[in-house]
Amino acid sequence: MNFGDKEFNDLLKTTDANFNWGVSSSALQTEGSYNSEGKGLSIWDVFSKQKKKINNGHHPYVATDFYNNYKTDIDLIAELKIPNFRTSISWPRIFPAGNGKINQEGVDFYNRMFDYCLAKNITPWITLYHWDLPYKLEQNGGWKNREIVNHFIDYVAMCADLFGDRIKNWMVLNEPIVFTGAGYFLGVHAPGKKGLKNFLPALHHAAICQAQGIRVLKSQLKNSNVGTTFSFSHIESYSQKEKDIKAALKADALVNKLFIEPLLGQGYPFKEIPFLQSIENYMIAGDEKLLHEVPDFVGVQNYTKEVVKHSFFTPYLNAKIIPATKRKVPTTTMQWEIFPESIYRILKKVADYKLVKSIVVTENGASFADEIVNGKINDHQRIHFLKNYLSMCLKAKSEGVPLDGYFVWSATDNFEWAEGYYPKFGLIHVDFETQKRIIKESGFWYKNLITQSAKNKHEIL
Ligand code: GCO
Repeated sequence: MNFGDKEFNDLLKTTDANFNWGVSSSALQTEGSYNSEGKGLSIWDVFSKQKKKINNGHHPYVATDFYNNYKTDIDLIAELKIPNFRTSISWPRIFPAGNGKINQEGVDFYNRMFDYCLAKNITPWITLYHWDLPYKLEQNGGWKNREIVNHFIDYVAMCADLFGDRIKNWMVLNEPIVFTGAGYFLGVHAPGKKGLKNFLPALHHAAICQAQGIRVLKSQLKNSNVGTTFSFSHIESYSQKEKDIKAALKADALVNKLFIEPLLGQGYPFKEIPFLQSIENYMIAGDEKLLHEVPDFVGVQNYTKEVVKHSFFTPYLNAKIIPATKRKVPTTTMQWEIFPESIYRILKKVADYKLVKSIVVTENGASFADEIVNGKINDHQRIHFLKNYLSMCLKAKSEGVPLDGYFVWSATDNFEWAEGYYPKFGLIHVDFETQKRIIKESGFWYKNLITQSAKNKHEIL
């Protein structure tokens, strides 16, 4: 299948037999069955009950009912010839209280779901923490309480024991800057905490857990491929004024360096962000070493770029984002600028870290208003978005970036956190009233791309 231009088809030829095409999802955003089958409450289940936290009063209690519909969705992923499926394990579905007694119904569900993936020749890629902290742990301080490290290690070790015979590809955390920043500093995500006194201990304990999780998995599962994921955005300065350039550098350190650099042994970026120095109040002897563990791969999650300006009135950072809606640029329905070069810049920057040997784009995708016409969804904007971002990924790969995979966010439309169900990221449409699925044109486009890539392999071999 010709994708409309020679350059893209030539770039596609850089994907060899080992390139991992995939699609991503997460437990909280899809499973539903939030307080049944033995599952404990997560911080998002509780946060969603609070007024005005989630758009239009939406909640994840049913979501796409993946807990009961998993065979339908895995069948659709198989129909699209997508060989890899990334999702997460819900910690409170394994340990309802976060620790202690195991929920056997939860273990049985993941056994069924993983076995079904493998039976359909789909390789599961599993994230251990995609934001759904057991609420019982939050009642004891959550990520702020250093005890979370031991509870997390026990949870990771248990998952390795239970599922390590079938799961080879693991990601320890999903986007720690987002769940600590939005959940413990800004208060716009669960558990809705605000201020440095919550943010700094939460980020330090999450940074320790990302390294400890890699150590536990690598020690228990010798042939495993263990990574962890980061939200990255290309950051540009609003002007060439020195104060705006400085503001952009600070924002870049906060968004793009804060978690990857301690993991790679470079410590926290205190130089760029002096207010972070207070993290030392939460550090104990030996923590610098504890923060450092080299992953087998880095999961890059990129959607957009940000433009940053100096702001005297913004505390700590003295920097503020100029929203895309104020900059007259093309945007998705999330009001994120469509800027394909962002993923190219990010991949080049991540590849520059000498300890990074492999990169997988574990999330890239776009929300657009999808319209059903005669039972079909011709989401040409999403196809255009994916083709342009993927071109940039493959351009970086052709220039030597060790890119070993690309996962579209998302498999199906799902619960988009505080935005609820309005944003539609799926290659597969979900009618949340009827739970009926419709594969969008972008899903078929992706299937053709994967098929073409497989053909290339034969042509190259
Ligand atoms: C995130 C999460 C996903 C989102 C996706 C779109 O980065 O927020 O990993 O759960 O749904 O990124 O926002």
